[in-house]
Amino acid sequence: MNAYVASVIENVKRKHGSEPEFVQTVEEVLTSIAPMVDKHPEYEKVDLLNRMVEPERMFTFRVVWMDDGGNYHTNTGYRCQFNGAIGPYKGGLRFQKNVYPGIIKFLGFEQIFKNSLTGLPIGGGKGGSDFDPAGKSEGEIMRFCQSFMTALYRYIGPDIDVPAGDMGVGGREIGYLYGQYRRLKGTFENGVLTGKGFSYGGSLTRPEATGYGAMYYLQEVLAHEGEDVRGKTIACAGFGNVTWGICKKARDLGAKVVTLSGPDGYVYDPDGVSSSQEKIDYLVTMRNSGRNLVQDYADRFGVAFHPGEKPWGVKADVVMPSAMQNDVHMEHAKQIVENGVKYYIEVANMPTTNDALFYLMGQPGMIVAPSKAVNAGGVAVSALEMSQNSERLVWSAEEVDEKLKGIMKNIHKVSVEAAEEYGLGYNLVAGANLAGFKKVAEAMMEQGAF
Ligand code: 2IT
Repeated sequence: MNAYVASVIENVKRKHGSEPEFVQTVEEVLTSIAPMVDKHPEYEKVDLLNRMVEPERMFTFRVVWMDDGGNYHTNTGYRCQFNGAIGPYKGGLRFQKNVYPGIIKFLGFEQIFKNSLTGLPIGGGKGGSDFDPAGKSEGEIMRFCQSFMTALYRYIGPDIDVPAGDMGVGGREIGYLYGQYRRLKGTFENGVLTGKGFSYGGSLTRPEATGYGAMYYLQEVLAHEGEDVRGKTIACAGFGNVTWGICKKARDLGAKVVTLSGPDGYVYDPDGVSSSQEKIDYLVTMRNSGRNLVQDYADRFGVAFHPGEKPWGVKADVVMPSAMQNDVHMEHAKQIVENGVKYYIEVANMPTTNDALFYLMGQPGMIVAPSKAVNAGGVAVSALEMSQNSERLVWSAEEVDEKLKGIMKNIHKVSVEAAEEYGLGYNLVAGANLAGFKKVAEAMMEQGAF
């Protein structure tokens, strides 16, 4: 390992010991790009890597809101404007009770390289709050979002920082956030947020984009191996927006999603969640119910529910962890290998612990695709939404979908090429990191000390 890379990882470990998720992503990315640092001694001369792991700006803010009973609550809001070298900061907001700086930083760091990989001019950012949306009323959600935006609005803008959704933040929350931004600014600057409703500047296909993009990326991987997606069984996790998009596209392409998961366990549907519109629509119903229980699906459709378990023991052709970070540990990885799975396609941000990831990558015949490439279709269509907003025009769903397909194809291609350039073979993990890093590094080198 390159000595400079090793020293930066050590710095981050020392400085961020209480933020293990951030340390994890830094270790994963920097290990991948070490061969590029070997070739570019000028990076060390300007201390590029220590700059790269230090957010340009990160702040917290107080978010006070009143519940339906008239009681006051105080949450912490976060925004991390991690790297703006190639475009305005861009990245989602996560509302979840476990949110703390380590989560925001890991997501922000991943976002830098993901956004770069899309080929579009967007920098990396992330934000959110430890607000727990579970069981909150419509009014409580609205008042929380308004209070959140009241604190944040002066620090964002269409050319500054453009938030979007992530876990706990969907179209409804973006609507309330945008309404408050518009009220405070007195201008119709809808390019300040993405994931908006279509009636006020949202892009067609944005809700589906992450899941669709993941399936398009999977198609590229399968094509590389001379295989087809038709007839493949897929083990997914979660039942949120991303999994919903995967199910819709899987249905269109003739593949079958056989598992979903939640905090309560997982369901196995041998006919496929993707087998009927009713089942696919039910994912939205489950999410909107705020119950956050996947057992509801099993009860509704009479399939097996496995309480307290993860779906990684199920035999499938493709495994797509699409729920959350660190969902797949070493024990699960071993199970996946025992099951003879050939395609391990990460979808959620950092769904695999580093030991499990490196173990899977080391298995002969196993193909591992990294989340920052696979899920980049979401933010890519966000960038397309920004383009439409700035030009005051609307693209058809077909136009957006065509562009999304092209972007996913290109992400796969540049990843393959970057890995090959460093003699790493078909290594999609290293390739994505190398390709994503390269553009940001170039921009930072050309912009001087910053
Ligand atoms: O993780 C992600 O890429 C997102 N949550 C979407 C970010 C965006 O700006 O659309």
